[in-house]
Amino acid sequence: MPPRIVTLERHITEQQKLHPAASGRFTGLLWEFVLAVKMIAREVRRAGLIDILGAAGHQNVHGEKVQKLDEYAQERIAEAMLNSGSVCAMASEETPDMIPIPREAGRGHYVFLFDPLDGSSNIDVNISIGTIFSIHRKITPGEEGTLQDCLQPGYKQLAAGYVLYGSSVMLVFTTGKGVHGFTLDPTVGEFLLSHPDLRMPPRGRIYSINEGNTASWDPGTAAYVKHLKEKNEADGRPYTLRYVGTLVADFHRTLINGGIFMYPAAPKPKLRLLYEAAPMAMIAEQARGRASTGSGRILDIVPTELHQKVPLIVGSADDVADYETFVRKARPKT
Ligand code: AHM
Ligand code: MG
Repeated sequence: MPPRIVTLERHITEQQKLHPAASGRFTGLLWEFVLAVKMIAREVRRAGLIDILGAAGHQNVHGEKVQKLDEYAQERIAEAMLNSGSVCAMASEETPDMIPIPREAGRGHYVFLFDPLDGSSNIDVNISIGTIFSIHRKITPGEEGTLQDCLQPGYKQLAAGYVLYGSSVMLVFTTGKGVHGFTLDPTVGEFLLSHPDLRMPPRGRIYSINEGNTASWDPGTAAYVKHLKEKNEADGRPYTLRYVGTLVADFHRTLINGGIFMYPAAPKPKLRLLYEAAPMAMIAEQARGRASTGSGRILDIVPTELHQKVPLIVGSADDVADYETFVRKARPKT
């Protein structure tokens, strides 16, 4: 028998049966998000044509206003969430404060946090970019979402996922029952289940870090990377280095092939807890991997501000545990 084709729609309907408490509103929110993603994917594919179709802020040959891709992604996703009528609070990496939800839009009990276009410096050079999202349930009373609703630790996430605009467009997400990956079939415009129940290998042989920062790493990170270059726990050979500079792409490779991605504390943390580290940490743990600051679980961090940055060490469980051991050993004895 040929393999059964499972659309995202069918998968979600089947998953809903596993969560008897799940409401159709969550599914509705996901549909709106997926529509926004398809529109962003279309624009990503045309990004290289921007010079001949019209520069950002100007009109293209069709007389349409051309927007920068990250602004376009931000607007499409925010609009989609408003259309869902299921969101009480929204915040994005692109805006300093929470995104207002007008009363007329209707308010539900979901909190939506997102990075609309991750790896945006890679757009101009035609390298993979992504979108990341995280969903929490409202915890404060009243209809309006508050900052407190956004500042919840990662272990309370209801769902998390990302979209990779790569050689194909993929949506990978979890609602706390494993991690599933869908690939967009451009001929029918549907996401089809291509990677059911993704599991990170317990150990990999690829490491991913910005080596340009070597001179300012903390001693634990420096010792660990030196170790990886000397011998590999798996087969005695050195680990291979791969670094795209788009978290979504580096994470996706780590999820599929195993290994470790590091954006350590020194010289300074860069990745945002709410829009990048916490959602990736939920996906990693759901896929049996591990996500750490180097000394503690990412999902346990209680955020104190919307744009808080944290170190992120994520990947195969054994590799991340090794990193933590190196950091612990390098710490000065008190
Ligand atoms: P962005 O969301 O503004 O694009 O920045 C985050 C990106 C991540 O995707 C990536 O892992 C990291 O920045 C790369 O940073 P660096 O260039 O310092 O290595
Ligand atoms: Mg980002």
